[in-house]
Amino acid sequence: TEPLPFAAVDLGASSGRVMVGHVSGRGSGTLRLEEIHRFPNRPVRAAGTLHWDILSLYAGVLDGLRAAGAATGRAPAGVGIDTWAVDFGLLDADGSLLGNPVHYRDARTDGEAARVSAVVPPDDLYAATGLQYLPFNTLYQLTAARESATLAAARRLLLIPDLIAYWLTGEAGTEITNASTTQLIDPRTRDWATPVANALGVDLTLFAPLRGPGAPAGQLLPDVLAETGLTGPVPVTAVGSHDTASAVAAVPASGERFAYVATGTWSLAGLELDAPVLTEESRLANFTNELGVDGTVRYLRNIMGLWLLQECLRAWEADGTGRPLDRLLREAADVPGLRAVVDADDPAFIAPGDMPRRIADACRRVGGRVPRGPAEITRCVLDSLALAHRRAVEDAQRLSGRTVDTVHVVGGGAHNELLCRLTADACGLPVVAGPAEAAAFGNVLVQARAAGAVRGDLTDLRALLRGALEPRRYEPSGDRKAWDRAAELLAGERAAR
Ligand code: ADP
Ligand code: LRH
Repeated sequence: TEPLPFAAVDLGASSGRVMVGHVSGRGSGTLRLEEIHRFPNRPVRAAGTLHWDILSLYAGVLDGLRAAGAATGRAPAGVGIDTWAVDFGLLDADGSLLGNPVHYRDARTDGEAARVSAVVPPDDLYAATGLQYLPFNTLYQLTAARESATLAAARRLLLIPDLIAYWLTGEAGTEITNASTTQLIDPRTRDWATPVANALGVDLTLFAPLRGPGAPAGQLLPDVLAETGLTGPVPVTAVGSHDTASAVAAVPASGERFAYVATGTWSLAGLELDAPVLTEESRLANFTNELGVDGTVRYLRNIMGLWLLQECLRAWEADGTGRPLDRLLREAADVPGLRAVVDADDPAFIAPGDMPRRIADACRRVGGRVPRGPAEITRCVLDSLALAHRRAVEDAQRLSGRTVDTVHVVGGGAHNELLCRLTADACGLPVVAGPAEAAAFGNVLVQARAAGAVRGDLTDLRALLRGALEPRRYEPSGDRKAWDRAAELLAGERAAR
């Protein structure tokens, strides 16, 4: 039998894409991923609030599904959706969207965590939810909106992938891997943290019933079929709808002794575990216990990621000093390393705008040199990301008791050879880079398994994946002492902050 085509909708903070994975489980199995359609994700500030342009993204999804049908000459055997985490749309009693979803980088949550801590102390919140502190966790977005007329009118809250699925199928659900980023889920029971919600006045009945990766999520509605030219029925399947959950599912590791860095707009660095780590030490290290595919826990830390570079590129384009990314990276490779570093975990970098200046300011705080011009700033960003990757990989091992011998780099950053090499050098461990489209691979594999096209657990899915990839390997080299010194410098600055 021919491989079956599964469509993966993967919406990242910087771009959306529709990919088709051709999957067959016969023999040792085949897997091939084809990019069908890619479109920019451009947030829009209107009336002082930063929004996601959700209808433009949805139009991109429809265009992608139409193109998938045209490219393969048939309707996909299934559709799965994954996107960035924490954000949501609110629906009124008619099922209509109440306003554009607000971007997690919007300032509406400023100061909200402090207000929440006055009601539920941070250690209690961590014990109940296992989530790292990020100022924009869904919980804080909801408590910050407590007085809003929109929230008062809302009858349903749908996380972004569930909202897209709802528009495609008419069915509402809350997929668990992404729900685990709301700070309203207990990672031990994998169910709602009801006492936390009650204490903070969050109405859990706004959420649709929980569903897990692999669960059926409806079929494309007749108007969607008409719009995309597809012939139904086309089933939609819940996947690891948090993009990072799908990406981690597609880390091409064998065995357990690996760390991962899923690096795109964010770097998500950590381990895959069987159970959450909810110790006080873990909380103080700001590690999160997000839920993964097949009952796993994604024990990781959010690192500012290539957002730092994306925002610099935006600034340089505006002031006329911009240049193509490949050229910039070649120039950065020639800049001497570790001259200027910043703490890439610093929440000071979350908001958009004027990134080159904010990086220079942070270099001053660290007490090192201040980088000048795009090449030096880019080198500073990549050295700093490598140091943050190292810190997360080391902390995760110490806090969980699991040791690793390999670091897998997946996501768009896997294309960045300099970043991969620096990460290997900083960690003192081999880096295996790829796939760059890990989220789409994980999305396709979970759907294909639910449809019976492939069998097995994560180990089997990863074996199938390894057969389909030629990942690049980077052995650690360079001056260990220089990395140690830079790490100490940053530790000092963090302690002083
Ligand atoms: P997201 O899913 O958060 O939108 P991606 O995983 O698509 O992010 O990663 C996007 C980032 O990957 C870009 O900002 C860029 O830094 C990096 N990237 C993508 N392609 C390349 C490339 N060919 N060379 C170097 N870096 C790349
Ligand atoms: C990466 C990501 C990350 C979240 C952030 C909001 O795309 O989903 O895992 O913390 O976006």
